[in-house]
Amino acid sequence: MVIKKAVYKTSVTNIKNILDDGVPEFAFVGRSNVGKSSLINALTNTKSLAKASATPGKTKMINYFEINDSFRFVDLPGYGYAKTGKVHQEVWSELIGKYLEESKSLVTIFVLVDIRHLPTVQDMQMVEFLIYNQLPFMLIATKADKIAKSKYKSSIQAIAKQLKVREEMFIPFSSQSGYGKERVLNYIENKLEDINGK
Ligand SMILES: Nc1nc2c(ncn2[C@@H]2O[C@H](COP(=O)(O)OP(=O)(O)OP(=O)(O)O)[C@@H](O)[C@H]2O)c(=O)[nH]1
Ligand SMILES: [Mg+2]
Repeated sequence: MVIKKAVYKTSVTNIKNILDDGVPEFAFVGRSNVGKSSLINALTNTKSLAKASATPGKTKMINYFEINDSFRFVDLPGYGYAKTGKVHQEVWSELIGKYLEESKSLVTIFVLVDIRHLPTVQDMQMVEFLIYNQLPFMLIATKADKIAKSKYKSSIQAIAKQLKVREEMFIPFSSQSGYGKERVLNYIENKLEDINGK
């Protein structure tokens, strides 16, 4: 699939304002700084459509991007950034949780984890939450350019074991090199075809 058009639509901070118009959505969740915004920029071939930053905790709202006039990418706030303080963290995780529970046209939730590290407790809670709520998800192992390709398999195996999910659910990805982009886009394309009954 080729992304021909990617436009920022809106940002919401209150669950009452989440979009509810039936447009299929693909959401990106994960620890602060894991690379969610960079991944959206890489997929859409843009440099700063989604604001990426070396300062963790940058994305504080639910940001919607309209893709090819037919579906959406949703950049969710990162969790687990200590410096934002406990109160903020709770508000954000409540916003993320409610979004995930209440969005009716959520096609896939991509959970991003850093390929170099074992998942955090919050990553595990996120995956448990998705399984418990029977929400459709996939995993993306980010920053793959930071390790040798020969390490991908063992790194992903270790992360998968910890999260108690199948290794096949992971796509190794690098926003820097574009590695894995094709796989993510194909996955999205197939899901959209399923919905459209092709
Ligand atoms: N080397 C490398 N760096 C990356 C990659 N993806 C993201 N980064 C860097 O990691 C940092 C955080 O990236 P973001 O995309 O802003 O992360 P985020 O998950 O959106 O962070 P929050 O909005 O704080 O939740 C930035 O400095 C990026 O340049 C990648 O694939 N490879
Ligand atoms: Mg971000």
